[in-house]
Amino acid sequence: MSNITFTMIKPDAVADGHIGAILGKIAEGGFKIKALKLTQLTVADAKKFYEVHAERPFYGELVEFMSSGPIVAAVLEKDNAVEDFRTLIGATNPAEAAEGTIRKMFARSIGENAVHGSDSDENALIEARFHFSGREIF
Ligand code: RTP
Ligand code: MG
Repeated sequence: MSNITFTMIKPDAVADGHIGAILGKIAEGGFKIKALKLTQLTVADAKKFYEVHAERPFYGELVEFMSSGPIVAAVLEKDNAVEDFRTLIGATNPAEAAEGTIRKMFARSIGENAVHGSDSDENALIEARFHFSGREIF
């Protein structure tokens, strides 16, 4: 698989009722859905998914938040998917995110920031396989 990225609609945005609006922005942005599900991370899942941030001061808070409620996990396809998706979602801190971006529109705060987007092609594949079996990716 090339040209794919992985995203999660995070617990804040699911709880705030933004699943439909965010999937709409993703479709408008030209991304095709290759895999999609409503699920919830265990604490152990969240620790493993965010392992690279283990030494960061916000790691504990991040793990607690990401396992606190249901999320939507998805694999998306588009040319230049990783970079274009990060443009569509905007800066990590919604206060710094550009107008019209998903985080500007729907995030609560820098920690509870509505969506995840993979940061490289390599991580997109790792993250997609973390959440989905081969049969679930189309
Ligand atoms: P993501 O991985 O979720 O797409 O976000 P990102 O690349 O923009 O940000 P990253 O540096 O990878 O951080 C991962 C997530 O950790 C939370 N965070 N909290 N309180 C804080 O200062 C802080 N900084 C980061 C956010 O949920 C961020 O998306
Ligand atoms: Mg990141």
